[in-house]
Amino acid sequence: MKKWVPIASGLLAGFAAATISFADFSSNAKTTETASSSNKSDAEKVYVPFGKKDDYYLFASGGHSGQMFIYGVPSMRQIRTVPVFSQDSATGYGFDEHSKKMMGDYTWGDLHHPAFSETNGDYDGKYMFATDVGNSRAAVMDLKTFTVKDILNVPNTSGPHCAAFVTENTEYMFLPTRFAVPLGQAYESLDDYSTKYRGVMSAVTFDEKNTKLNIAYQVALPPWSYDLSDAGKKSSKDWAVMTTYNTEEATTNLEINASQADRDFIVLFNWKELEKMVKDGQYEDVGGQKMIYPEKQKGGIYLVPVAKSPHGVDVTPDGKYFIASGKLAPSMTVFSFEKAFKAIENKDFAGERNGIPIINYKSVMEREVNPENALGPLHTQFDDKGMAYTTMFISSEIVKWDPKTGKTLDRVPVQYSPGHSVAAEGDTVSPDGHWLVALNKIAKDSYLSVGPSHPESMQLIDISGKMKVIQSSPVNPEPHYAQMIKADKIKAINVYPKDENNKEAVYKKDEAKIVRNGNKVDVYGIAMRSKFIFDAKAKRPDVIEVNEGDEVTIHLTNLDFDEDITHGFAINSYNLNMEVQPGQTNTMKFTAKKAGTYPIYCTNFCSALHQEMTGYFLVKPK
Ligand code: CUK
Ligand code: CUA
Repeated sequence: MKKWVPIASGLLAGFAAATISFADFSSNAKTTETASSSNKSDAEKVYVPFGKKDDYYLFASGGHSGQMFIYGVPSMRQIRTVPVFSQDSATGYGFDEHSKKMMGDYTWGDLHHPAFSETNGDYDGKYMFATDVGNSRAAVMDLKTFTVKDILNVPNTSGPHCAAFVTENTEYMFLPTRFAVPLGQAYESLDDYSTKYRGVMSAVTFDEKNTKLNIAYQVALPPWSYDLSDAGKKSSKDWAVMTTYNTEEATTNLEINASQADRDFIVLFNWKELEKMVKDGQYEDVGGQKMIYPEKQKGGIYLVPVAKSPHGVDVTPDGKYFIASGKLAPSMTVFSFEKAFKAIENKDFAGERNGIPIINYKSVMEREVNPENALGPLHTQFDDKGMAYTTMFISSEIVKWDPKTGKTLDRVPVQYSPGHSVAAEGDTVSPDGHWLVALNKIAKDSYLSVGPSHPESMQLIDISGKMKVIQSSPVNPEPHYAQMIKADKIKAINVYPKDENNKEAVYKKDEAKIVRNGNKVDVYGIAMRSKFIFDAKAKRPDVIEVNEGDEVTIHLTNLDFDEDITHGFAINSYNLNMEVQPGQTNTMKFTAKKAGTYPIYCTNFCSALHQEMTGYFLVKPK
């Protein structure tokens, strides 16, 4: 067996290596230039004329912006930013009642991995899930409106990094965790790390009827870092895999101490079996969660040895193999599900760690793939022929290879240091091919300078023939992963339908009213081109007058049932703003703490008389 070659001082070496690859770039570029699959120029391939739409949506995670960036492919035009885990004054997200409640005490998030809902292993275009490493949350976005419907706080866990990834029919979204903590994040000395800390994985279900995320159960895995993961497909559909590092259980200087052992693991688990365990009552109650302890409740979870400090793990579209990327070892390892199932059946184990059986490496390993001079493999995507595309962080390139033979087929330099890449429907059972976007961590000299901190970069690669970078777009920090879906799968609505059961909505102009109840004031108002009506019967219908200290609730309905007529509602100097989209009713609650005179105005340009869409908020002093 090959000896894994550790790369000196890990990923930090990447920046030096990235520079080397830049020096190489001009010669590499020449070899890729001529052989494109079509005769169109690069500019023609990405040009989408006015009136025509892009073929794909690209949903790029916004990292520590806490947002999701939506792009069109192939034009690479940014269409929208959707706030998910962070406040956003453009849309009033985090100010209106629904989003404020979902956000709780948090005002930011770190969105790493988006995942579309799936039906039979294909994106169905209905929902988008996402995780927040920063504050341990998960969210669901409705793709009819491109708005977030629910945010789930995940207890007993810290930094659900590697997911979201969903099973073939969106039965579960699994959230493994990047940081190990004591259950409930109680205080425990780091000297007791190995006994008191855990890396908890959560199985989350989505209740479509009530648009709610729920935790079905959790698994108290050993105190390691669980990194990336993927769900099985077809014959492996009941299974999921995730990589883990720091099996050394280091508690300080992880960049050295978590890279000591030659091997880390892939955790292989059967979620159907875990589901059954929970059904049979084989769990313990931990703070209201059903917790499975693998050392007590046996079965369903196995370890597969893998080269040290692996990063991504990805399942091939046919569901037969899972591929781990080495990060610190310059190789991809292809494992066979079928062989793993056989090994489990035959108890072909090489001992155990923390009560979890370790499957014999040789019994599951299909092949180790080491493309020449390729360094820092991180993540793999697939095309319509089942070919694999792996990002090389350190050597700054995408390498195309055949999982069935391990043969390197093609490679293209990118600028620079790609984390993930995303292919069109590239992690489904039927990828589309044609397009791949590299999500590069370092832009360096790619764009006009904006000072010492540069944007990230996304590069569009035509993979229909010889791989070729044909477009490059700067992007805000920081896409980790993205999903690319055929545009016609998304059925976004233009106008919110009338909801006669909604007691907060007002659909008739003369029904706008202000209701007082002690110090509580409820405004049932209307926004329409180009005025506000808060109290239809008042001398000045566009004025809200309250007393200092009153609790004010604004229920505002946009009466314009017309495409793209959005209104805003802001109170000057009150730090409040919300949006009402066509037909939508939105609510905002606050205390009138400051006495005085405050103009109200519409923040979203809605007509030639938008400037006139104003009113007053008068607060009588005590
Ligand atoms: S991680 Cu960022 S490059 Cu969060 Cu998917 Cu690998
Ligand atoms: Cu309504 Cu601007």
